[in-house]
Amino acid sequence: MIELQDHDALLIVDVQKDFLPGGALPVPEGDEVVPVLNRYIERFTRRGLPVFATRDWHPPNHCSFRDQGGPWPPHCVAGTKGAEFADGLRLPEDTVIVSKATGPEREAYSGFEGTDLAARLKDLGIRRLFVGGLATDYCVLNTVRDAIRHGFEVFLLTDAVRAVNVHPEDERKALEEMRRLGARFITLEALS
Ligand code: VGL
Ligand code: ZN
Repeated sequence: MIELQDHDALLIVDVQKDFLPGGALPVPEGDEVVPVLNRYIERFTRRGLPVFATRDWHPPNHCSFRDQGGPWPPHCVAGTKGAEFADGLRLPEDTVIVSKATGPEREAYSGFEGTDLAARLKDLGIRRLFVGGLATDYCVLNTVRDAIRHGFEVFLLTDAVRAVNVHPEDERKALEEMRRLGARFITLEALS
């Protein structure tokens, strides 16, 4: 069992409408993370621990879009419906929201890239990060990698992540890499 402690934070990665079924860049079963994340949110808020949420927040001409030569259909354009957080996600009022990949010229799959996320976490004295969201093989992987690089102890919420799987092995490879880097895997039942 893992007991929540002072200096823990929940980090929810890119749970936005465009990444859910029916969205512009749907992650298969992406909607299934929402009720599980709500239960993690309850645990953290009840314990007085902070919740952080990253969001993909692109300009309309972002370099990752196909019409700019990138790999993806246009998605999560800043201020549009598709960029909103999932309807059912019950983010607390005081959630720290971090927008990423906001400039046209640079892709950023990590919530730490070009943002003040590390500084915001360190300001609060956070040492352990519990990470869930979308997608396992892109923004979750890159965010976990950077979190470990920044010295945070990382717990991956394996019941609250889903993969795009452009290639069928992508999810397995991402999980293997995160484990190899030192992330610990947990589910809601393991949290006391
Ligand atoms: C993501 C593809 C493109 C993600 C963002 O949030 O994992 N994936 N942009
Ligand atoms: Zn994107």
